[in-house]
Amino acid sequence: MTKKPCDTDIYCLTGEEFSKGRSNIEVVRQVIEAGVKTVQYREKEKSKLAMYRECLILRTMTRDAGVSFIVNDYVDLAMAVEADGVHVGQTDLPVPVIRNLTGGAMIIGLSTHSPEQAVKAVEMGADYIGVGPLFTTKTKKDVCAPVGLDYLDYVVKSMDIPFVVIGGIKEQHVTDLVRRGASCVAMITEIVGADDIGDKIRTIRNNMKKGKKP
Ligand code: TZP
Ligand code: MG
Repeated sequence: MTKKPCDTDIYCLTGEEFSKGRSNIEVVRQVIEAGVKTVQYREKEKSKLAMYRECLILRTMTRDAGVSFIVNDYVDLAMAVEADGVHVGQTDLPVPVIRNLTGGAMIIGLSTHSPEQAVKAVEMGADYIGVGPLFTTKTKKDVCAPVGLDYLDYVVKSMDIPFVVIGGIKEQHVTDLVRRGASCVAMITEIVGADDIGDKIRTIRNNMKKGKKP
C-alpha cells in the first residue's frame, strides 16, 4: 500500500447518491478491480454508525488490494477503522490538532482554494492538498466558485507539496490538466456515476497519458 495517496493517477471518492443505485461497497469493488490505488470515503447523509460499518468493510477491501483508504471529514472515524488518512476542509480542525490526535502515521489531506491556503497548508504540515474546485460541480453542497486553472498553475510552479486536482473534472479535462502538471485527478460523479466504471477509468487513464510529455 502506498502511504502517499497522490502518488497515483486517479483518486476516487465515494458518492452513493450519484452511483446509479449501486452501493459504495459495489462501486469501490469495481474501482479497485479497475486498478485505482486511492479511495476516499465521502458520505454526508448517513449516521456515524452506518458509516463506521461501511468503512470497516471498505477498509478490509482496500487493505487486501493494497489501496490507500482515506476518510473524509471525520478524524474519529478514520482512526476507528484504521484508515490510512483523513481529508479535511478549511473549516475543520486545524491540521496540527489532527496530527496530535492521530499521531505520526496518518496521512492528512487539506482542501485548498487559493495560494494563501496552499502556503498555510504547508506551514501546518498537511501531507497533501486538494486543489479546486477547478470546474463547476453540483456534487458538493457548500462548494465555493471554481478557483480557476491559474490556481493549479500556481501550485505546479510554486509549491512542493503533493496535490490532487478536484471539482467537476470529466474525462475530457484530464489531458489538459496533466499537461499543466497535475498527476493525480480526484473525481466523484465522473467515476461513480459511469454506466461502466471499468471503461470510464480506462478512458480517463488514456486521456491522462495523452497529456504526459514524451
Ligand atoms: N471538493 C471540492 S469539489 C468536490 C469536492 C469533494 C466535489 C467533486 O465532485 P465531482 O462530482 O467530481 O465534481
Ligand atoms: Mg469536508
